[in-house]
Amino acid sequence: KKELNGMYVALMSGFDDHGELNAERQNNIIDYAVRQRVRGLYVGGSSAESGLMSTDELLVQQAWVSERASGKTDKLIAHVGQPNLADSIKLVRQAARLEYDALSALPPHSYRFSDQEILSYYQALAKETDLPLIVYEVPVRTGRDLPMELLDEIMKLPNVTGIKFTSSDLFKLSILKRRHPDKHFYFGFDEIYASAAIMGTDGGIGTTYNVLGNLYVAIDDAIRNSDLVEARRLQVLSQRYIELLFETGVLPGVKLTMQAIGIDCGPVRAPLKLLSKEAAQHLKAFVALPELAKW
Ligand code: NAY
Repeated sequence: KKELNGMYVALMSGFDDHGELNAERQNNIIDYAVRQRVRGLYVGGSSAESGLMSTDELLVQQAWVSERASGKTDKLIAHVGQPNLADSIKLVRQAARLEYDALSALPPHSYRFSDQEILSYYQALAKETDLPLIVYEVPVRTGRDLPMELLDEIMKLPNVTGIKFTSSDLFKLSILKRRHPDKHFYFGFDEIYASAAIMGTDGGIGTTYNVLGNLYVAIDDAIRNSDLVEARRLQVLSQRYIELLFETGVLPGVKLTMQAIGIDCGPVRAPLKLLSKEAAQHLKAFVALPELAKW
């Protein structure tokens, strides 16, 4: 089994000034991400604004990223969770053809699906491919927790190799880990990565890694080396950033940060929008702080 541990940038999307997917801007985002000391890229997830993109656009983006980043980063994970199963399968098949290293999928959430429907969805994806598949717990996005019994069933599917856990319920994370010791656990709330890492994560996947990938790698290293003082210091720096992002909106704020450090990434796609011009000024001032220069 390929080693998939580590920290992954949840790659953002590059749009032109009218909101169309744009290859040059996508490449700018990729090029910056692969220069971080991360394990790889997580492509087409929430951070990519995938909920606002068509399946055809996601297919195009999947191909662009594989072309640009292969050989420059170690691993590529394709997020394939679309509202309908047929579209998800298109993304799975292309990712396999493009030799992505693993797949991940949000549970279906555009309706109030039953546990059985959610399980069947993952079964259908798992049947499509031999690639490792990462299930996704993210109540802030889907509006519901997946019950432990359902997660147990999904994690038992043969090629489900792990979970991307984006919830602050670290007790649940710990119990899951005990029940499924052979699986990979990726944590998805950047602002409390260190706390999850103490409970034993195999890595993280995050939006703010697009600009601060090296900082999260350093937090992860510090926890692994039992240097809690250093881990806390670095996590607090990340928290100061994310506190400001909550005022601008996370995705608009990260794109603003990229622009501030010279990455031409373009705008967010409507209806996302910058929440406050004033917060944007605070963010720009923060980015210029000496503590951040190293990162
Ligand atoms: C994705 O699919 O791209 C991710 O989930 C990345 C993880 C992010 N979580 C969500 C819900 O988008 O990085 C986090 C998040 O943006 C960050 O912790 C700020 O809350």
